[in-house]
Amino acid sequence: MTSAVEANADGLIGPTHSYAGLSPGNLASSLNAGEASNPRAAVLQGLDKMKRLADLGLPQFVLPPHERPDLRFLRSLGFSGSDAQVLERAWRDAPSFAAAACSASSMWAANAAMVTPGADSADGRVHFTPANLVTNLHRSLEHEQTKRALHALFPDPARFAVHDALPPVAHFADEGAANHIRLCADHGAPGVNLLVWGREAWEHWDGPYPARQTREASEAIARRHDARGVVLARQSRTAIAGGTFHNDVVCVGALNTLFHHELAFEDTAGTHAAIRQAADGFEPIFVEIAAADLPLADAISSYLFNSMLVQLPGEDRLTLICPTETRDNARSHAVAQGLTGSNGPIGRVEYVDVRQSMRNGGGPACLRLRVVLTEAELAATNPGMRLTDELHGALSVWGATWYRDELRPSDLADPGLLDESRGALDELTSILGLGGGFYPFQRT
Ligand code: SUG
Repeated sequence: MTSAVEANADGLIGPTHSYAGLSPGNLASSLNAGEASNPRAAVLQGLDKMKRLADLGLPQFVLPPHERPDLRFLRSLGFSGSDAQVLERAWRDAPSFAAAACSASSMWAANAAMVTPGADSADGRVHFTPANLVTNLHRSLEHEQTKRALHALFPDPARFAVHDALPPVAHFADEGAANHIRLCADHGAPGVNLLVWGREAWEHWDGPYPARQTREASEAIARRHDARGVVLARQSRTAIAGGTFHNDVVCVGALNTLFHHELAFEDTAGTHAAIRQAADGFEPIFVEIAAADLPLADAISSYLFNSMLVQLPGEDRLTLICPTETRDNARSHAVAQGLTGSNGPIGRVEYVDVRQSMRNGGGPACLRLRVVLTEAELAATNPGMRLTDELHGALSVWGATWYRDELRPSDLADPGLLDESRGALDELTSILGLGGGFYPFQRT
């Protein structure tokens, strides 16, 4: 077995971070629709969270935000003229499409892609499939630029395979790593890849909220990555109806531990049994929280499970990195305290402030894409995108310089925001050493 580490790549929050209520079934997004956001606070919170993880000893990378407003999308709908005219016409005639074109949703990097580490892929390379995110219009605009960013971060085709997104149709609705958990004895050892899906491609779906991942999408990705140790499990309908738009809202896992809410899976006993059977060289530990101790609604509003479960260097037990909202919810806080007070696998809980993202339904786990890398693979990543103290400092100054401290959904129509965003992204490409042409506006 080769030794490996789990790195995190976080989505840097973009200058158009806003509360436009674009995601039905994501209760926080609906609840905060129309509120003013603070993009400057948001980007700084995200950067501080990244630095916290880097300081704890885990390799940390930055995925650049996407160009927004997405003028190419609006032009493809027939809006024409100068950029300012396109925006003005789109906001006048099709405000919902215009709002989708402005979303900073690429920040939630857990949805960027599904990742299979080399220890689990037949050809030994790390495989990435950018998620097509077809369930929500604003998110369906992400995968092409995500692929570009993954290529920039993982440039060596001998070690990394960056695929295209699955065909962008409802049958293959895919939300990336938010519905994937890898369990293993050690990061470098073969793992169990738990793929959680919400509906089948041909199933008539009549739930109150969309099921964003199809079984067929998960199967297709496992096939193209030639992934081993795959276990498929159905997300519970109750969880989706309660606002669990991704499995990572009620479940997280690391190494031999799966930490989840009682209502996460349609068939909990069957899911546990399948994981046990697939586990090679380790005994999985299931830490299941009963709905009687933590009602689903509290789990969703406090995001206890949308935490990062990490093994810190030199520590035996796992650390759970929760949003401060978990501490603010009496029941969730009690569960978190109970974990560390027991002899179980989770020995420590830490809290991070990502409130700006949380108001759109994105906790600490949503903001990061986990990538297991061997030492040689880590050395083959793009060093310009790795978060060092210096890069954290430079990006903090950059964000404080370019980003607004208040943005209402109505401000998204301001053509000045387009210029600011492009100015910010242009400078960002120099800071990260990405060169011209990384963004569409740099190629025209
Ligand atoms: O897809 N919110 C995102 C949150 C994604 C969270 N990711 C994970 N759980 N892994 C979503 O629902 C809201 C945008 C708005 O309403 O403006 C949004 O897209």
